[in-house]
Amino acid sequence: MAHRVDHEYDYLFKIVLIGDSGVGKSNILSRFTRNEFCLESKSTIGVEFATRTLQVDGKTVKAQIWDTAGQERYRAITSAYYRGAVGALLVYDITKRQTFDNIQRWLRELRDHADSNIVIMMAGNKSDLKHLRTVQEEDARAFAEQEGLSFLETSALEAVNIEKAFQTILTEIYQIISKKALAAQEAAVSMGPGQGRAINVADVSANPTKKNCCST
Ligand SMILES: Nc1nc2c(ncn2[C@@H]2O[C@H](COP(=O)(O)OP(=O)(O)OP(=O)(O)O)[C@@H](O)[C@H]2O)c(=O)[nH]1
Ligand SMILES: [Mg+2]
Repeated sequence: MAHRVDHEYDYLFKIVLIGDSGVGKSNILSRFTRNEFCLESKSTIGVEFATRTLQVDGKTVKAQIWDTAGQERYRAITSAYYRGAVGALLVYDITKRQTFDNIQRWLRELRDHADSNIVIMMAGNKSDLKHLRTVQEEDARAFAEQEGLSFLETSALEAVNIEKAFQTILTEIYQIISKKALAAQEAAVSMGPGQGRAINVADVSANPTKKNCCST
């Protein structure tokens, strides 16, 4: 029923998972949305997505998380993947240096295809494999700071920081849009009655009285 659906959530945020093949994107998604992990998961082909609804700053937020192949040859058309995304989880594998070195490439792809205001978190996954570590946590943190990204080490296997990674991204997105909505309201009030005009609160269309759909 349309009415019921209307009250299911306050906001819908599209988040994309990116990073090299094998870093654990699909398992991060399955851990977060179904609390499942698979040791022998196959490489993703094309695009998949899953959703989970949760509370963010007292609002009901539906996170729609998109997952695609890290391997170039299996990837779906890039611009469609990024369209409408308000958050990105950029994943590397702490045991594979190359996947960390490639983060620059993924950032470039985000810059080329995603909205410039997209909220980005970098995740060093497989933190359970400490004995095989090739990327030091401090190095990754310094890089993240320099690039203006949030950062966490995660383990989809042990369910460490998966919840926190998404909560952090969603909270950051929510705070940005509520600030924009507030600024728009203040601008409308300061103009006084009869002088109203449409104010574009940009990409994430925050209107506290309406449902907000950030995906297309
Ligand atoms: N030890 C450990 N293994 C993990 C973790 N996350 C994923 N893996 C394993 O890493 C392998 C690749 O995981 P996927 O989730 O399929 O990787 P992906 O990034 O989706 O790969 P593509 O779909 O090819 O881009 C699988 O064997 C997983 O079981 C983790 O946190 N710890
Ligand atoms: Mg995958």
